[in-house]
Amino acid sequence: KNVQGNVDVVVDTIGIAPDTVYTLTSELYTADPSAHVFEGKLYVYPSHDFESGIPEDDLGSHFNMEDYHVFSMDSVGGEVTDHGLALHIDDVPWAGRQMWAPDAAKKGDEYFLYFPVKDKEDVFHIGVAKSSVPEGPFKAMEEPIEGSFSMDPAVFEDMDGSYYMYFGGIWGGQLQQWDENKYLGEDKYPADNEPALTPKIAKMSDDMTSFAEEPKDVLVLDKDGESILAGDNDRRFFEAAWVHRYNDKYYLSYSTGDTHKIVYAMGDSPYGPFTYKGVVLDPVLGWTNHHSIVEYKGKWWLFFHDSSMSGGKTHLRSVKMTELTYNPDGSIQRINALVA
Ligand code: FUB
Repeated sequence: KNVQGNVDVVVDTIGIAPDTVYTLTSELYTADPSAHVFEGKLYVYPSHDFESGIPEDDLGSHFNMEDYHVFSMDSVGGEVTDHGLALHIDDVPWAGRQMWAPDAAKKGDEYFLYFPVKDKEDVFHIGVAKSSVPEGPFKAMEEPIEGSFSMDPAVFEDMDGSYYMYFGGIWGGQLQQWDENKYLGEDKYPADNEPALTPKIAKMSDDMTSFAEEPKDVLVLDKDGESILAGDNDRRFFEAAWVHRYNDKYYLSYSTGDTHKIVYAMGDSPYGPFTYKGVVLDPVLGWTNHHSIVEYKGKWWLFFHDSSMSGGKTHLRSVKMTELTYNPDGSIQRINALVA
């Protein structure tokens, strides 16, 4: 209640249209951008969309990607370099189909590409491939990361030099087929009035190719400290977890899937718990919404994708970037980048 005793109404405002949105490339379809600053340059690790002819379904079978390209730029708005093929599914011994949203990390002189792909039994796991340069090509390990499952890996380096992988996604991402890190082989969703499924976190081992611990749940709570519920489709985790740090706070952002938003929650530890704060990015053209957030040359940037270049085809997306702004209290200014 406010000082007059009236109940305050929380108005769900629509985001502000950005002044400038940059499209990375019109040469090929790209999606799910994971952006990092390596050696003073901005590197982007996206999915590489293409038309494989597989019909659309709720499990995302039409996202039938087979390889990755890496992009880099020296300045925002400047030339973007496509470094060509970084990894192909044929060079991953355990892979079956569907190379989905990747991420990358640097440790010492080595670069690591983390990628989700279904194995030959059609179960998603997360693979790792190595290179001595950020753009690759990357050489895949023989097996997926032991204990990994589901998809959308995002690797975060904390201030103390520890690395953590966040991962998971429901529906086609198969997170609901795992319980306490064990494979169920069938869907098990919580009821609408139960806590939603959460992203997972695991600390990375020193060599960055395995988990140093069993994956744990990353709790997302409402302002009263209660778990966000499975039926709260506007706020519950769906896929595309990303973590960054700003002013001593950890920000977990993710896609709400069937409500098509990127939202965020804040916490005091990489493990959470995180408290839900609001929307980063309103729905874009196309079903999926997937992003990353990175600081480059003193400004913060939101990378995302939409389907505008393909005239709205959900599985043919294009990576874009725009500036992200914080309010003085650390909250993020909501963006609406919807174009027809
Ligand atoms: O690109 C395939 C899948 O679509 C990603 O893994 C999800 O995050 C969604 O963007």
